[in-house]
Amino acid sequence: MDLPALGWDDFFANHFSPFASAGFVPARVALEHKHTCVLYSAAGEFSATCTGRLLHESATRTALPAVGDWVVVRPRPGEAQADIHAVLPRRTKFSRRAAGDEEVEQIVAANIDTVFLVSALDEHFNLRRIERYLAVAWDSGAQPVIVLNKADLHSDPAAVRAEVATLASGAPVVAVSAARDADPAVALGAWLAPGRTVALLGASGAGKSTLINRLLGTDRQLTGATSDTHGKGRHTTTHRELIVAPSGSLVIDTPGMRELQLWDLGAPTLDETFADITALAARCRFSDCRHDAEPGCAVQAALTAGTLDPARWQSFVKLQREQAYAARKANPQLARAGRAAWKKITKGQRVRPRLETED
Ligand SMILES: Nc1nc2c(ncn2[C@@H]2O[C@H](COP(=O)(O)OP(=O)(O)OP(=O)(O)O)[C@@H](O)[C@H]2O)c(=O)[nH]1
Ligand SMILES: [Mg+2]
Ligand SMILES: [Zn+2]
Repeated sequence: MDLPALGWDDFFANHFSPFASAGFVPARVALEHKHTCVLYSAAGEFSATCTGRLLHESATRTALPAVGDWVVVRPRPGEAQADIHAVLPRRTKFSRRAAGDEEVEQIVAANIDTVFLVSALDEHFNLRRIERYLAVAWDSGAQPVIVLNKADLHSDPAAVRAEVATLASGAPVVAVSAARDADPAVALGAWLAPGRTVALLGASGAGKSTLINRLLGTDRQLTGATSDTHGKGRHTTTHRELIVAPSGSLVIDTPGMRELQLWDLGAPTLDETFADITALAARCRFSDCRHDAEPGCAVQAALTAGTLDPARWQSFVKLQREQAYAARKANPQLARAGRAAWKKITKGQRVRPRLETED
């Protein structure tokens, strides 16, 4: 495969240029195990490990290769083995708080162009979960697309689609049936172009792997039966993996996440996800309104008038609290900066989400 087919472009080429003369080659992480990675490169597939120096110099787990990363390797002559010397800066990254109570950022996927936020139109359907995924997706730098799957199980998928569109802040909303549509790729084709990377995220059992199999045209990924009584899914997919689809797009399958713990979500992101609430807050009488019991509070007025859904407001308050907590834990200075940014937004200033993330 040539490099552009794997998603390579000038951004990565520029960062790679210092390594080019020293016999290094770039490769993309397709699969990460505990100690080894599977890489795709112009010279084929490698199994690779990080050099001791890279391990030593990486202050945090996030500095090490994740699925979707571009890495700098030195192939071992005559072997399908390589050493990873460096991780190139990420253009985008989707992170969450690692499982357990540690305050550790975990990179779910790197250098993704689009995230398909997959939800099933079944009895577990949950608007609040979509809101939460959307908030993290805006923060990732990738374009979110809300995929409502299992449309065959719902009597009126178009109505849900319309409802979700009202809270999607401009993100496209597509209803499909991965299992039943003649070709589910038709509705999603715009994001499946050659060399473009799409990560599928969503609860276990939502149908991510089923959809990927349909995009691949083969049952490559294991899928799970839905016959579980607790509705918690079965976590059929156990690892993240980047796969080259026949369309030439690069799709990343991920294990379902029951709990999506936010990782230091910035205020601009919440602004993006809750543009309606931000607009309301700008109309409160006091610029530092806490939207609690202050006179002239536009938020409380909207709640009373029924024009703001109380569940949506609660969801916003919860996400805000959670992000403040994560930010404080991660970096007290950042937390202060975050609050300052939030104040600016409540005064009506429009802040775009970051489109490029730091490495
Ligand atoms: N009725 C219906 N069932 C579907 C559809 N898509 C997937 N399923 C079923 O839903 C179940 C779960 O699908 P998976 O593709 O394994 O779900 P997943 O999101 O990959 O789940 P994890 O790997 O656990 O995260 C399987 O039994 C699928 O056959 C659909 O469009 N309609
Ligand atoms: Mg799966
Ligand atoms: Zn207010």
